[in-house]
Amino acid sequence: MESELGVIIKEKKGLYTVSAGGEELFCKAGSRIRKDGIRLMAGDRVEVERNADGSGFIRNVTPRKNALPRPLVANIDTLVIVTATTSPAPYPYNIDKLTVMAEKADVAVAVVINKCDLKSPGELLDMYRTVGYDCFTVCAATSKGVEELRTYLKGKTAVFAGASGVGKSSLLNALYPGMEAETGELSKKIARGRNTTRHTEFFPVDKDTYIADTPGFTMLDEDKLGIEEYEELYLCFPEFEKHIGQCMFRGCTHLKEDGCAILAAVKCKELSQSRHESYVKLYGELKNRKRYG
Ligand SMILES: Nc1nc2c(ncn2[C@@H]2O[C@H](COP(=O)(O)OP(=O)(O)O)[C@@H](O)[C@H]2O)c(=O)[nH]1
Ligand SMILES: [Mg+2]
Ligand SMILES: [Zn+2]
Repeated sequence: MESELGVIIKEKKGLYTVSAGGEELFCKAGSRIRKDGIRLMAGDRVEVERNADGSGFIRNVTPRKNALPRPLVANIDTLVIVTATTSPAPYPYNIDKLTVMAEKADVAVAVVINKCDLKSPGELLDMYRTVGYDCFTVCAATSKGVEELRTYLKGKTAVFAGASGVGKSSLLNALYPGMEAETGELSKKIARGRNTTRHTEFFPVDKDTYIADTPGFTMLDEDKLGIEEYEELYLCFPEFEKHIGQCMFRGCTHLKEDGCAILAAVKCKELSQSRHESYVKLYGELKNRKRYG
């Protein structure tokens, strides 16, 4: 039997929807996958074989280049963090928890600032540009900036994340009209009516582009970030890197020590104070969790 390559675009209770050759196949895991105890997830690149009845089974899985812990997805090129200029007000700590999760998982980050019709993206844009992340300003309501983002996403496997109400689903509909992401009141109604822990599902835009919305996924617990040691948290703030090794004392935690090069850079505004505040807060949360968890 000949096998084909495909991508798992959805996983539900051990049943997988695989996009292969422009078609969607419903598959079960083959015996070898089950024997090896591999937990397949959306985003996995797999080898499938077709059964006579049109369903398929997954014979093999390609080693993952990365995996995000929440949502649980594999082989992500970019975590697209969506925020609004206002309504809801941006909350940098929650954005930074997502950037930390992505850094830890070795996933690139893009920051998309939506609702630019309501307020200027100003400071928020500067802050994440300075970190070095790809940044976009858009208005899902008028499709301003949407074309540029679509070009950027072409050929990528990307997951959209961000607080509820920032306009993720509206933006996805503006980007990919066929996706029919549930927006606004409708998505709230569905969230109330159904189980809110819905599974992440990729929308195959074309044969190399897979995009997922993350409904019912807003806040991220500190213990879902994949960080094992709070002492290594600074590694997940890429803009800190060039200052590391220049603190006065070895073992500097970069929280409040005298002679800390990170704090000096924050003081002269070379580094963002808001980002450092997120570092301090997250460090504290992770340390507490370790002590009492
Ligand atoms: N003014 C304005 N409103 C927007 C924009 N994008 C989305 N919205 C509105 O914001 C609300 C939440 O949008 P939705 O896409 O459901 O957000 P999600 O929860 O992040 O998926 C809806 O009422 C949208 O109509 C925008 O660019 N400008
Ligand atoms: Mg939504
Ligand atoms: Zn330091």
